[in-house]
Amino acid sequence: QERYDFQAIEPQWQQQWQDEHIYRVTEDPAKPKYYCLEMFPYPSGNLHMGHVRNYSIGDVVARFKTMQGFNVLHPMGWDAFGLPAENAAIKHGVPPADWTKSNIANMRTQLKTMGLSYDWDREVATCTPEYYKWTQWLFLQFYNAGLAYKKKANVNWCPSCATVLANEQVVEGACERCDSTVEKKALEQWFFRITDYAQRLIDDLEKLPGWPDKVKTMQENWIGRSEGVEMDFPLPSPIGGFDKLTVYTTRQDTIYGVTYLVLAPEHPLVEHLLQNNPKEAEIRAFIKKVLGQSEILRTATDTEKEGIFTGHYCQNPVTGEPVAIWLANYVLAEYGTGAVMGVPTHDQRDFEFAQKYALPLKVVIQPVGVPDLVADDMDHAYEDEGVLVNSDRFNGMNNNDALAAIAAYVEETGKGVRKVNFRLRDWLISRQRYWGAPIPIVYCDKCGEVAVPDQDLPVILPNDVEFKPNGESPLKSRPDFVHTTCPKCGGPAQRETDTMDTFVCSSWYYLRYTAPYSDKDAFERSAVDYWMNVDQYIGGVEHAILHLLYSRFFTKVLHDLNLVAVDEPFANLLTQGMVLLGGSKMSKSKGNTVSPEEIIAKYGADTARLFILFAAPPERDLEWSDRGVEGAHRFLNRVWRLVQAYYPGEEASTAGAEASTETGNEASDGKSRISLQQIASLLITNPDVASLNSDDRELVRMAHVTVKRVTEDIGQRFNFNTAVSAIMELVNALYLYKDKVAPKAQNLSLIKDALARLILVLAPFAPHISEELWQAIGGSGSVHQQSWPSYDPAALVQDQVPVVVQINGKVREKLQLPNGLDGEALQAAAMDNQRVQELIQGKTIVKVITVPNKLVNIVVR
Ligand code: ANZ
Ligand code: ZN
Repeated sequence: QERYDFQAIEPQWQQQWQDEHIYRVTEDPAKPKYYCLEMFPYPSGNLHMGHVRNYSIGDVVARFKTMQGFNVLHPMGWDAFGLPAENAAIKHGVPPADWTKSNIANMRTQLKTMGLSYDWDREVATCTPEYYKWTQWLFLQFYNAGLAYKKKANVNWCPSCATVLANEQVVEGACERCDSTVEKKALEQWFFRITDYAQRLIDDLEKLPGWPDKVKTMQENWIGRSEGVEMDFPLPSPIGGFDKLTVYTTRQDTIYGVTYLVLAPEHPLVEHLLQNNPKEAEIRAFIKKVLGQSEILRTATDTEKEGIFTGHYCQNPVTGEPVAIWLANYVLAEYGTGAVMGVPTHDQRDFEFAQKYALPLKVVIQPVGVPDLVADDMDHAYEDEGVLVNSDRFNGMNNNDALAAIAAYVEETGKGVRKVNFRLRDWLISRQRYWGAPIPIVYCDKCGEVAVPDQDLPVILPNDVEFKPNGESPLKSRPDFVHTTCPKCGGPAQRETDTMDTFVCSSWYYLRYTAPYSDKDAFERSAVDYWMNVDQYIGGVEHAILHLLYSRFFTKVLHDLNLVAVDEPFANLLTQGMVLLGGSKMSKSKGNTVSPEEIIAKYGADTARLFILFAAPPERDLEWSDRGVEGAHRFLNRVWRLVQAYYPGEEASTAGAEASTETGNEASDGKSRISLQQIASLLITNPDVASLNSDDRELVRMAHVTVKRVTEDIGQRFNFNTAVSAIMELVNALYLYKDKVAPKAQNLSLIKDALARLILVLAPFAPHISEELWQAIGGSGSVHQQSWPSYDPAALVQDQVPVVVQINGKVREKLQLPNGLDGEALQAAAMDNQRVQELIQGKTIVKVITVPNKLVNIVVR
């Protein structure tokens, strides 16, 4: 074929690879395994460039590792439950299942046009009963282990939409859809006890050297471990059964500086403080207002701090002084004890609050080496180190030392206890939504909460439901779903109608891929132990916290339940950068997208992949460039023409068809399979470089250097961009040779070798053209089943090296000299040069300095 006809080549090879199952893998104990995984997509309907980037990166890794001899698991599937399907149903009346299925079909077709090396036999979709049966089963494992429980929780409630909102749907305290003020409503909700694992989730980050530090830091901050003290502030006389207020502080060194105390408006004492309170109405109005604010808003540093005095006092436990009890928006009910001691001099938030409400200031830490703080002159809090003052027996102590000393003192005197706290909350998994995995619990009048027995799983999601925005699960609209019999007593019972957060489904899909057909287990023990953990996980940094944290939690629980051997799911993590257009992230809402379908139609998948991999290192953001795409396309054409020049008229595609069946390794299913080919005669194993002329030697060197660079760039650093430029340099070198050396003098076996190496290292990046050209040069089997080429260190040695000649430190001449000359030979070569001779004529040589392979400096007088 004369022309690089990607439109013919690409679909043809995709079909052939599929027909021959070249990407199918089984657990093969004889081979080292490698599990390469990209985050599975939500089936929104269309592939976007972010997907293309994510999967192109994964595909290079998977193909490279396969060629290196690993048994590579590289699966793909669908994160298929979730709200958009339900919204589409409400808007257009399409059943969520139909909408999702047709989106999956569309995206699968699009993915297949990219020529990715997925084992499609392992495809999973979380919305199928075969999958969510096991999501439900796993829920029950958690439930039986005491890790799933139900409790009343405050959720965001929009009174006008009459629905529960996720935190992300609350914008500045208002409903994202209708802008009405969001309220808090106490509803019974299901939780996973992830807080039990908080410490291990922090500690085990150490086991993940292959994760980006920034992701580990984000997880650590999210879990938010802190060490402090729970300190009791006595109430002068008991109120509603309370005789003290307990605060949580990490700054017990400031206990002598407390000038007020703040309760979260939800604190259980508040109701009692309102009894016979002249300000009751005013305080209730304040509470109502705060309850309408989201947690995010309440804790944001730039949110106005608002509070109200309750009229009550408690006592400072160490000084006995009276301390006014306030309520404020910035104290959260669900952290620590829901009560905070206010130290305005040493905490900026408290300082702002105290300024606003004219509360007293008391300095208890003085900085060293600068003038003393004077409370009345302070314009912000002093939060740094210093020496304690106004602190009784602790005066003069460094405040960091005082942390330990005061903690010990309050413990000894029974005024408090040391306490470790975590920001992490238990994971709220119930959704009053239809398109999710039903929670497998029934409620019996007699037996109460009863788990659905394993043999009754899955609890099938019924098809026809009514969508009414009343905040209740649409499943409630199906009486035949709701009413059931109790598995324990056979009496009447009702099903739980909440479904699970889709993050539950995506917390274990990587385990399912190891044995996706199994209808006896969520995953087969032998398969999961063979494949896990994931050697390389690749996805967007937007999942740095939730998905990755939940998956780590799941793996740890399953490890503890002795269901999997590993206790971390992902050994290495690569978070790819965004795809930008005009400097901002490509997105539908901004209208700055480029459609992968159009690009692939116009230039082919190989061009799209090559451009994306070449344009930036994977972690960095990538700026889309039409010229860059064209450049990648031109490069592939150049490769094509080069091979055609030496292999004219080969009928590549038909050759491929023969090549594919010749090795008849019969698989158990009777279909022929290609076994990994040894690199055939195309490659010269030990090039005898010494016997070659310099052009030939340089050609061999470039071929071997390229293999070395690509191997290291992919294998050690994921620098796909520099790997591609190495390949480009090899192509340039081949053209140079072709144009420079007379046709008769060209060494064809060396050219063949170089072309074969070129095609082999290009294969992970541009799989279709590489396959086509591999067939054209007479390679046997699929290029994707070849061994990765090695390089010969002896061939890397540069024949000639550039050496600079200086006279008195000034560059006067550049010489091409044989590699590795010693000082004496270098000096001789320099002196031999005519221009050098002219320049030093009549002068005295004082000394000559030489640096091998680099420089000769002649000092003259
Ligand atoms: C007194 C104090 C003085 C504080 C000072 C800080 C600086 P981390 O590290 O995140 O655990 N706090 C405690 N419970 C709170 C709640 N429910 N809502 C809002 N804030 C709360 O933070 C612990 C610190 O956060 C605690 O230490 C407490 O304020 C505040 F100069 O106590 B500190
Ligand atoms: Zn019962």
